[in-house]
Amino acid sequence: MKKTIQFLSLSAALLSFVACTPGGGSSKGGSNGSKKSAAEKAYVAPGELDEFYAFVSGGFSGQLYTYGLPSGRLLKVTPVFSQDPQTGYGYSEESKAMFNTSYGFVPWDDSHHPDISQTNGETDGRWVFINGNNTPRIARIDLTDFETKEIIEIPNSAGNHSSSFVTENTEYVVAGTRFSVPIPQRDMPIEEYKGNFKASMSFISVDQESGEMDLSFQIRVPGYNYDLGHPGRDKSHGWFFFTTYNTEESHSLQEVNASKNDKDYVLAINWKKAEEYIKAGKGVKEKTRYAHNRVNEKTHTSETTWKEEVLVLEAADFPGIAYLIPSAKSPHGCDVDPSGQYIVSNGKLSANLVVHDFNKIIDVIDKKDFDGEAYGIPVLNYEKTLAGIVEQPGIGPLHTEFDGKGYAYTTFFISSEVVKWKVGTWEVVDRQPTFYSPGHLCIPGGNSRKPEGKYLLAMNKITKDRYLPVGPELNQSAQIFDISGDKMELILDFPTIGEPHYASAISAGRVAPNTKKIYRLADNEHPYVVKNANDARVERKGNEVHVYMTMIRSHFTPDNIEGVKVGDKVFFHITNSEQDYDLPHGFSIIGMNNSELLIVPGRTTTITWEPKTEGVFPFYCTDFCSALHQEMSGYVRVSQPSTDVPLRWGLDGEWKSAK
Ligand code: RUQ
Ligand code: CUA
Repeated sequence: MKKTIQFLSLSAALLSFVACTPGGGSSKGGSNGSKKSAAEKAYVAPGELDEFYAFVSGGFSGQLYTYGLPSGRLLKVTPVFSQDPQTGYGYSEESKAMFNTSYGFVPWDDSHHPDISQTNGETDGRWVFINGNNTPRIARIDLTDFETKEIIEIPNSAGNHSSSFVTENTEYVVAGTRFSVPIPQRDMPIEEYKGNFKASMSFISVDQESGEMDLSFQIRVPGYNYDLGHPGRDKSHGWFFFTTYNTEESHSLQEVNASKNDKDYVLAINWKKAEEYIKAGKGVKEKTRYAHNRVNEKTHTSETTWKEEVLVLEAADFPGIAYLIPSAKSPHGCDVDPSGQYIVSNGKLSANLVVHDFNKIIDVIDKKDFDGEAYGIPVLNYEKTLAGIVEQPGIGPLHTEFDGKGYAYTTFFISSEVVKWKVGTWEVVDRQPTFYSPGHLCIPGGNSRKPEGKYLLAMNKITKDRYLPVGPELNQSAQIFDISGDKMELILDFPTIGEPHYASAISAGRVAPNTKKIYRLADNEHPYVVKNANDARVERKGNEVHVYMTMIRSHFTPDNIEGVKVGDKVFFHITNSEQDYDLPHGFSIIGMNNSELLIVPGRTTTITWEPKTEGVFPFYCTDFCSALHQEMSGYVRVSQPSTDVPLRWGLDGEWKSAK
């Protein structure tokens, strides 16, 4: 107990130390020969476009935010794991199935690591994958329209943290569990954790045409905690590396009990070898249950498929698929350099950064020169796999990325800085303070074969004095460094939404040309679509009233509806008939218990409304769409069930009614 308190007060002391360092925001002239000031480097003039897209996770907001680099402009909020009243995501009938899980309807998650799809080890701008940490899930966002198209639940996992990282041809999205649990879940004493709880590493295959995910197999490994992971690339392609902590397998007061071992492990998985076993018919199909939610592109409607089994390979039973490499104490990030040779394990409780050499790992494996085993998995020798050590670079290393020019950049949470060091010589060449306590950092393509190492985005957990005070809860903060010169230069500081947990970034040219401007109305196969306003209508089915409505500048068809009764459930199925870029319309009616809808051109979306009292209730367009936006409105008349007001609808005095 005493030790913990010492460690905590040390951290607190260091934190308050960095937090008191004045200014620092105006670091002077990078030595890259450029005469531009920091402000000019981050300045993107009005009407000009950013060089990079940065996909920043929202952490506990559950969403994905797209920012432009270097301007720091927020370009888009893509709702992923959380309901979004701005668009109706998670409230509309079409999108509700996205939140189905074996735990029921879960409209929130903790999104941590967005990763961009890759081809030949380079980011390709097709999809972004992101993990839901709390109720284990992986989502796929399509970068043609920046919408979430798919969410797959991960069974036998708990705290889906070492996720969602893609292999170099997007063969798999890989998801590691943070917590170990009884598998299958069952009622047992917590104290019997050690030796009984297990962990699963999930390999989710990706269809190269559609992007659709499928849980291909799981590898069952010892009951440690698995923190982060990254794929091998180039020479180490076919491997995947995860950091472990709590190799002590403690179940309580982990800050002490999971920090006892001087070394934890890097778990190296040879997934190509696992594929060979599977091809040979090995592995066990285990019963389980999980949801796979997909958007049907023709109807823009999500559907859930329930899956009942998963193929499992017990790592200890299949030689050659898993190895444990002793590494820096309680490592957090696990990062692989662009050549695939070096694996950096960021030991957050270690004084040094430890780098392992893939060639040496293979050499030791080939010679079967093992230092014993743990739960049947060979343990390699620390010294024999060591590439080098970055000596005392800072305190509390968390994550490392690469610039493609031979340098690595590591964040230090406690000493609150980014440190640049040279891959191969392991010498520190530069350090810059961040404000304050960075977690992840992102260099566009910084976890690929070909980083685009011009900017570095540091994502900070503590903001304190960086912005005008707004009460006890402060937005977290991101900072952009220009890393094109020898020295890093801080050029911009901007607040973020939720926790800017991690980001992945890509040059704009790999995404922008492929983005959609509209959905073609002709291709809309939604069952409630109205392609011609003359077909707009209202139908009653028992106490359900279905409104088939269209919207175009600047009216709804119909805009008058009568004959709705208290106790009815009204479904507004609304089609945006526009076929012009950037012309959404909104819809909302008084007393809605869900959200508005924001409907983009060519789409049909449904929202329900259950009127509680009689009266005449206005609805209106919520998106300022035209000069006559304020005129874009209508009325629904609601009567008591005992009345005989007929169901009819109209526009401009022309009424229609059901035959
Ligand atoms: S982990 S701040 Cu959730 Cu990405 Cu290191
Ligand atoms: Cu349509 Cu405002």
